[in-house]
Amino acid sequence: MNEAVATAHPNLALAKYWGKLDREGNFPAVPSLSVTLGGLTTTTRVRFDAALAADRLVLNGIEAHGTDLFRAVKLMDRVRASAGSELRAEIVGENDFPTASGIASSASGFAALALAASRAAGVDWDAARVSSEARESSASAARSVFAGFVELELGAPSARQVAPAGQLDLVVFVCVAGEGKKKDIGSTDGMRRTAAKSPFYRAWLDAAPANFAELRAAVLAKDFEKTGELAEASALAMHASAIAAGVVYLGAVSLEGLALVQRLRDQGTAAYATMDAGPHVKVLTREADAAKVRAALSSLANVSRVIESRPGGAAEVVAS
Ligand code: 2P0
Repeated sequence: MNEAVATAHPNLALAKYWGKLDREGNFPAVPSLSVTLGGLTTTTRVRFDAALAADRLVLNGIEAHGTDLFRAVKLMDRVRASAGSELRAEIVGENDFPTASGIASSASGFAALALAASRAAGVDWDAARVSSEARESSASAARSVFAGFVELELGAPSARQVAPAGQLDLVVFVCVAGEGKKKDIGSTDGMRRTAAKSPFYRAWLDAAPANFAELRAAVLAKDFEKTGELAEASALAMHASAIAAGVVYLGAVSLEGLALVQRLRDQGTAAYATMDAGPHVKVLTREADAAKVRAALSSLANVSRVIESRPGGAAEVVAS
């Protein structure tokens, strides 16, 4: 066996990860809790081939070089070390969701790659090991290995499931603004700059664990409104700490989205907004309000497209 195909879904952090421990291996400095985004999928094929002199990476039909290739090769080197192999591989990854749309493809990408590569190399990694290797490449990727609601604790090697996908009546709308436009500051760099320069970074590190614990409890209690309130608060606190360091991801569409969910709540519709390392707004609501919220989001001037998702499944091997 030298070939395998795996799928994984991106995830949306409800309690955000922002900041790393001062230690080798890419460990988060705060606990985070995400929902795996069903209906959006990365599919990755890994094929080891004795004829290859180097790893090759093709993402959405385009040969990757530079940082993208380098990060994939580092993960492949760990798989090879574990398998006792020297073989190089061809990696072909496809996302069925748009790039630079506010849905990070590194999370599903590294989760699918860790799973497909380990299977193709014949090493028997369990989900915790796949998650740990994915985290070393990109911490949010650790969460995409699991279904439903997933936590990655401060300093933990791997993520784990908090509750299954059916736990909460939840619809996620990803509001795409300026599709295809690349973000200005990568999240690794944004975190580094926040840690180095923000007068509020310490406050963020101090406040995040309580937000995470309350949000975790709200998910377990199936309390949608509390979950939404805490998710919006986590995003605002993360961005406040980043903005104070000049790391500004929010844009016109983010402010429009925040104002809209406030207006919807004033009218009695539970909707909450969250943003990651880009201006795109993600809105959380319940099934019964989904059509109304979707229509309201579609009417925003800066929203070009609305993508709908619900809590989804784990990364899996689909062929080997
Ligand atoms: C998250 N983000 O929890 C947070 C919220 C962005 C904002 O995880 O440096 O690509 O590769 O570990 O995982 C994006 O950061 O960062 C991210 P690295 P990653 O989803």
